[in-house]
Amino acid sequence: MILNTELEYKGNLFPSHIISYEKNLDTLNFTTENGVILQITVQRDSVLRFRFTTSGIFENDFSYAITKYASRGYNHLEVEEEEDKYIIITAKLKCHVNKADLRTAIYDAQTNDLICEDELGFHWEESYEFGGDIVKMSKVAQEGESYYGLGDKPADVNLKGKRFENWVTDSYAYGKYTDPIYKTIPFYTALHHKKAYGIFFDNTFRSYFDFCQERRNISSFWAQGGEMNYYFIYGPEMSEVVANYTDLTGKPHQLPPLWALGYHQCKWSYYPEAKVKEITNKFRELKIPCDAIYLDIDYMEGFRCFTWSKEYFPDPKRMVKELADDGFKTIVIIDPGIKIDKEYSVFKEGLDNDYFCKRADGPYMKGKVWPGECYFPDFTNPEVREWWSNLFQELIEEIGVKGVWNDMNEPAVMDVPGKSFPDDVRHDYEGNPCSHRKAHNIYGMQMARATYQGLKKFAYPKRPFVITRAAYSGTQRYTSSWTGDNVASWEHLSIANIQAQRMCMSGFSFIGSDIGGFAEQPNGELYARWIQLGIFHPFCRTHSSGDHGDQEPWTFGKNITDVVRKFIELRYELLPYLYTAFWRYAEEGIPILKSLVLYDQLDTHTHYRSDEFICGEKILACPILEPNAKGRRMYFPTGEWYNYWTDEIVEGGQELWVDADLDSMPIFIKSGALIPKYPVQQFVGEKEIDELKLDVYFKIGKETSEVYEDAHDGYDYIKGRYSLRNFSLTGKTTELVIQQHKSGKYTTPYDTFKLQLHGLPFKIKKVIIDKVEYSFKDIQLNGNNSFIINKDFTDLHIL
Ligand code: MIG
Repeated sequence: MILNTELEYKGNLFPSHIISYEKNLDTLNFTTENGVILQITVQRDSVLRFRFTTSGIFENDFSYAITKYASRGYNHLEVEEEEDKYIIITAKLKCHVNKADLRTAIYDAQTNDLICEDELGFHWEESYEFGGDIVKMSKVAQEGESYYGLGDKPADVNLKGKRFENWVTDSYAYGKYTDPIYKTIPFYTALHHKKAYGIFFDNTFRSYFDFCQERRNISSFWAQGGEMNYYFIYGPEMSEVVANYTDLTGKPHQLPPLWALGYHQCKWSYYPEAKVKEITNKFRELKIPCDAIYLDIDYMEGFRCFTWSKEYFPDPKRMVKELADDGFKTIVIIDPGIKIDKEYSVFKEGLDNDYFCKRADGPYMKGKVWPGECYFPDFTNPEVREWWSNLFQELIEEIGVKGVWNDMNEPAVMDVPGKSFPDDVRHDYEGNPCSHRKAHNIYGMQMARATYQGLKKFAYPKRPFVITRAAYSGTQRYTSSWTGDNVASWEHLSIANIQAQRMCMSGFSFIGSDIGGFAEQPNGELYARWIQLGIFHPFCRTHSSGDHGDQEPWTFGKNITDVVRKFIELRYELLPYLYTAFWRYAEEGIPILKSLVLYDQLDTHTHYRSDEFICGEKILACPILEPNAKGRRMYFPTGEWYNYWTDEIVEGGQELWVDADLDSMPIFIKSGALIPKYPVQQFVGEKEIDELKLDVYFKIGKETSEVYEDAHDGYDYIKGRYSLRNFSLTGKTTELVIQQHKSGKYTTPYDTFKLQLHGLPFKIKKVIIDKVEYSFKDIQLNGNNSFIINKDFTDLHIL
């Protein structure tokens, strides 16, 4: 296996000089004397696609990653020819293509700043073993350049100085820097001289990225087959780069049901039914909010997917209904391995219809997983996906299961060297037959997609909920995900924080970790600190393997239970805030969690920060990552921040100590923000929301906030039945003005807001609501800076 790029390997081949050039609408082809073709497609003014072929023929243009909804079109395109180069000019970019060797350099069209420049540019080795090429690209690292993204890599937020491999891998108890692990997201954002661009290398073969590790001034990426096929995405804002990448590879096809943003409880394994009930009852008894309960592999009959153990779950429909009546959504695991068993209908159907993967010479791909020897559906065949999706009918429509958890879909196989399919396994790949070398990284994605199709169909008119372990770019369209088999250690708490941030920066925001750690057992302190972090992750679930004892909110004694309850309650209060952040992500591709560098790339202090992050638009959080801590130092990005617990104000741009005993955590609210809150509920929908609380954080100057709501499930919101409130706040020394602009056709169930004002620098005398004046004494609530106001107000003056 060739790991290094050009330096040590002498067999590299390079394009020679351009002999012809042609332009066809948005696509330019440059052909060299030795038969290399570079094709540049102008997707958008700020997005260019580069493809190279060394054989004179491009592959059939098919990608699992790119969504059909990706934006296309540009405002400007012109090509100039100079003696030594062509220059492609769009409204945002100038791309030089060197006539001598196809090397490119990309500039900001307005400022002429150099953004990204090839070093050797495209080069390749012939792959004598497999045919085709090992395709390579190298770029000059600019001064001070740093790198972010690549999905779930358990490394630091900034990837500079490291090399990574992309090969979806089951990684039980991985550690910091273990590579590769479960996901392949070959996309990074680079930042230098205050400007950011991104590279999405859409190649599903085993691939590598080197960020100045092999050579200090060079970044490079390469793959063991396929085409050099990548998208260059210009910002200059990092958030624009990520949003444009998410536009290319897709946003979630619908919002999650609100309950999916609630708290989830999982364990390998809760069984039998009595145990499940014991757990769910305990949540209600202790008044710890919880919306979802998971059944791991032991619910099945001999690990056969789509069956139920008669002994442990004799009447699943009744049980699921009873759980639902108590507010619990039942989520079950489904693995890809189908037990070889002639009496088992799923196996028989798969066999009869020729749906299972085969080895190159014809035998089935046989591998051992939980059920024993299995065959595996070829999810890269659309007909197989359709079949698979229909297998969910009984589970969802009949039994009432609300979500499905796809595990082991790397695919993980126990007895085969490499713990996955061998390279020669054949796949349909949407009618582009290929080996597992090409399909491996997208296998789990296609399984999750097929599962999603089933849920979408049979949960209708409710929204589907799926969670997957393996993923490739674009999987975020179908499903949520978790970070796999982590460990109950303090280091892993920090890894979970970083992974969630980096997944969000890689277009995949619906992410969380196994809270408390999957392997081994946390102590109460670690568990509480992990819950504190977890309530800010888009997906919030405790999960652990059975072998090391219990891991429920009440496992660690009353003190810890109280802390855990307090933070889960906070998550439930913040549901409208989190839902709004999700909506924004689903609309615009803006990550739900923002590493500080994404929040303020102009501040170089943020470039190497990993602990602090912004959740949504207004909340700055920083987990406590050490035992026995009474607080910690943390960095405050630009702006002015209210301590959530004390209302004390901190100026951004400095590092400071923050107190945070075990029952607390550093949480700050951006000044000028309006934070919407629901009352604490034991599960989503327990209560009719009869009032929306708005916490208003005073600021001198202007700030806007938004609150998105809808029916919390179903698809009416797509037809316009949503409620979007835009608030604009303007604070002056003796006056606070809040204006509301409302859109959408959904009528929220409550009539009033309860306003709670924080940090007001003056004593309120009167309030003018839509031109009607009230004395504050008359509307004030319990002596506080708090009052109730009709939800339809448009213009509020507080004086
Ligand atoms: O081989 O289903 O990551 O969450 O509990 C282990 C049992 C299989 C791995 C998953 C984990 C799950 C476990 N699974």
